[in-house]
Amino acid sequence: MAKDNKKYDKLNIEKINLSLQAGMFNQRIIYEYIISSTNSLSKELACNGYPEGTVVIAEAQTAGRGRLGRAWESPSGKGIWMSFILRPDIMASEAPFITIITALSCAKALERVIGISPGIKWPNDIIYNKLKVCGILTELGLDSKMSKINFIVLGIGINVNIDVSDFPDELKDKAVSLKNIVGKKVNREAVIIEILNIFYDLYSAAVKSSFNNDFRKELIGEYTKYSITIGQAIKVMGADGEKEREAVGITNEGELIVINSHGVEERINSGEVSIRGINGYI
Ligand code: BT5
Repeated sequence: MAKDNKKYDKLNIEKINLSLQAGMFNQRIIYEYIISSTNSLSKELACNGYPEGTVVIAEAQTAGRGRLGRAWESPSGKGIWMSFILRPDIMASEAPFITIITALSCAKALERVIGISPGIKWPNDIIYNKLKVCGILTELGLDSKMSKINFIVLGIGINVNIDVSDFPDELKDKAVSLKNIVGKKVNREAVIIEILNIFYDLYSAAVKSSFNNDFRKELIGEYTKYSITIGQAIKVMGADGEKEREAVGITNEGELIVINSHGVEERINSGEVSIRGINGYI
């Protein structure tokens, strides 16, 4: 458990717990001042049988991770570095849909708590004014047949009260914090509570519908309203190099639908690629 340490701006976990609606998230929040990565700890806990809804929050991460082995800057007391465990009854190929629900929850929460209109860059970035304010990392634990999901860990990183000057040089023209956006400190608890409550509503509805196609379609429709990727010419950067494509939609499983230069449709899975704008990061 967390030790007392006055150096950090501490989150009020009790307040968060009391404000979460009754359900999977208000059972167990594990709070640490400093750990390697909330995703790594959550995966370890999931392997040890911790239930769906277990939340891990840290004030700082020493080895915060993005996708494809990239690093995630996680300074202490100024961000939301949080992961949670899910155990949905779906196939591994459907996991991107959970990233979609998470991104939508984060975008809606920022809209409600601080009144901004963020965009979602498929699959996992929340963008404001072409700058990245939040990233999501989805990691899977599969069953022995490697097709069904044993657990999913969703990791959310949000720059809340970080100053631009605190970002390393390579992020200064790519990243932004909520404090930069609104010009004053933002209450981290309020953002966490809103994300978890919105996610809970959407995820419970998805489970109740057995992840049926009508529900997925509706949610993807809502996601599309926030999307800054769909309708754009993009660069798809994967193991086999860089390709220019036009992004036209999202499948019911959460894959990106693109059209190549011959007008042929292709599907892209989030685990394999990075997406860039034709003229830059966004
Ligand atoms: C992501 O990866 O955007 C997923 C980030 C997920 C972080 C959370 S924090 C809690 C949980 N525990 C973890 O260990 N991870 C999750 P990706 O799309 O690969 O983007 C990574 C890239 O974003 C890096 O290569 C940098 O260019 C940039 N970046 C790194 N730190 C950033 C930050 N704090 N703000 C904005 N951009 C950042």
